[in-house]
Amino acid sequence: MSTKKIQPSEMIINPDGTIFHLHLLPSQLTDRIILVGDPGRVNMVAEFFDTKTFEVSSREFHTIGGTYKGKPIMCLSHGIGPDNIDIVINELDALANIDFATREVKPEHRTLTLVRIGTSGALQPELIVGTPVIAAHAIGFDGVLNYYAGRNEVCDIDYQQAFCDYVHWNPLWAKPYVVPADKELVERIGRDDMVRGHTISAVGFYGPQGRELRLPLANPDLNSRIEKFRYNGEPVTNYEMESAPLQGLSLLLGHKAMTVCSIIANRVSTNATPNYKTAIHDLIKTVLERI
Ligand code: R1P
Repeated sequence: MSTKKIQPSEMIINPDGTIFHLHLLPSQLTDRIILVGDPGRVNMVAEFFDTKTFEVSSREFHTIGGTYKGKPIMCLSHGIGPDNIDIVINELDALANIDFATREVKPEHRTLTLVRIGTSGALQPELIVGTPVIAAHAIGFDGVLNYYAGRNEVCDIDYQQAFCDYVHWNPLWAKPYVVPADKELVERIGRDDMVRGHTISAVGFYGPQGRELRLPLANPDLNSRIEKFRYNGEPVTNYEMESAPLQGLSLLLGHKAMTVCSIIANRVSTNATPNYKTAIHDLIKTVLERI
């Protein structure tokens, strides 16, 4: 990492000393962070905290900090989509590793532990609604990581190539990238009660995940080809929208990250439940115990 000064246009600090979008102060940052998509779900997580020390809301970014069983923790919402993850991870890293007074990278690296708890659509018929699936491998359809120089060093290039060949990847789309979750976190949080999956981060909810309402799809057979694809004998398990940029950017920046999603719809059997709150509630409790 360079020790040059990061200019005001490149890292915007608000007049109150907080980082531009998240509106958090460096002093508020905790080492362990739960990430959720929905700003409302932050309250659900914080209900488990034994103390709440601060609450900040700005656009889709809602943060509550406090303690869980005596240890500092915070929960932050990132909204919907991979583009938001670029903002969230870069700004969390800036709070941890850039000195806001000098605008230089701090000499000592601070590692954050980031666990995203989300919802997801399954791509294999046996994954029933309510199953927690870890993005042990996250497959980014979003292209965010392609803008960073170290991309190839943290990606599984063989997997990416095999995937593109098998599913007849459309050259108009961003090149996919495959990034792992942090292995130690997966062992500690996943144990045997969560599926180790291969999770796609899509760049949208409808066409980019093969949903056809009124607009016909450019490649209508994509999901059936994805369903049949195997890498080292393992299938692609589910679609969501944030795990790949989260895990990819965390790898590049030296943080530990993973994603676990509760299945709320099965795209093969076409089952779905809008009543997924109990499963999410239980998953939050499990992750808080193990993070
Ligand atoms: C789409 O409905 C949203 O739900 C999923 C997707 O990743 C996307 O953010 O996750 P969350 O429930 O965490 O938001």
